[in-house]
Amino acid sequence: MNIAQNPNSELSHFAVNTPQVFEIPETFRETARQFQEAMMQYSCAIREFKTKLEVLNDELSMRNARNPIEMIKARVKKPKSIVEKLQRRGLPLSIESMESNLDDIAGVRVICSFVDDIYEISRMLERQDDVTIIAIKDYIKAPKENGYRSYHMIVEVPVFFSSSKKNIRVEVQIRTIAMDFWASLDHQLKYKKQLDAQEAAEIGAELKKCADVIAETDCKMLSIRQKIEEKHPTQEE
Ligand code: 0O2
Repeated sequence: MNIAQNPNSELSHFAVNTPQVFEIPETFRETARQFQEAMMQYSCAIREFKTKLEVLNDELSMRNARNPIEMIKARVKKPKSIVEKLQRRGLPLSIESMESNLDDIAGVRVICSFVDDIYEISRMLERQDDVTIIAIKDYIKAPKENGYRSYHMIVEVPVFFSSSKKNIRVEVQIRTIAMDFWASLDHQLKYKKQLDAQEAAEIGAELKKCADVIAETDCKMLSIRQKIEEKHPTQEE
């Protein structure tokens, strides 16, 4: 049965091939309302978390006379991607299942200047007592086979609403500008479905080489910065 026709699945209405519905049943309205509320909560968690990062960036830039964070990007996962991910994993299509099984509905990407900034920011986040660390994956120390590098954290942050507090999960990806540059091209490649297996393998191998060059460059840039800092330490203002 097409998921969109399964009356037992709450999120079936958000499925990719939603048939045209002429009468909107009450259960659909209620599910849609709950879904919208959940999405609002995820977007509030993103806002809270971005504020934490901005505070850290302001403090560090005052202390070190440079910004460790170049950019913060954030997104709430699209309904279509949520449904696809639950389906892929064979999980129930419900708001409850989405909230308990998916950690990346709220996603924040932190683009740092240098590799050591990534670890400094992550340590600072770990020390905040209202941030619960659920999981960490260090794809910088252990890059993926295709060359992907980034520091991933799943965190939980409390968000205060009018009459309740909710701990909400956020996926945080921390990476350098160079790592982000590579990842965006790799991501584009994934959606080029017309590539045949051989082309994909060739491009994958080229991308892997680029990832290694990029990692080496990141490493050299850090050592150049450290040399400059040794010779010209930052003066406290
Ligand atoms: P999108 O569109 O960016 O959200 P899971 O997150 O549960 O699916 P996994 O493999 O445990 O599974 O998560 P992992 O390894 O922490 O990776 C999750 C996210 O990291 C991905 O989300 C990507 O954003 C990014 N990522 C991981 N590997 C790669 C990679 O090889 N290339 C690129 N460009 N990004 C990667 P999504 O949901 O896949 O995509």
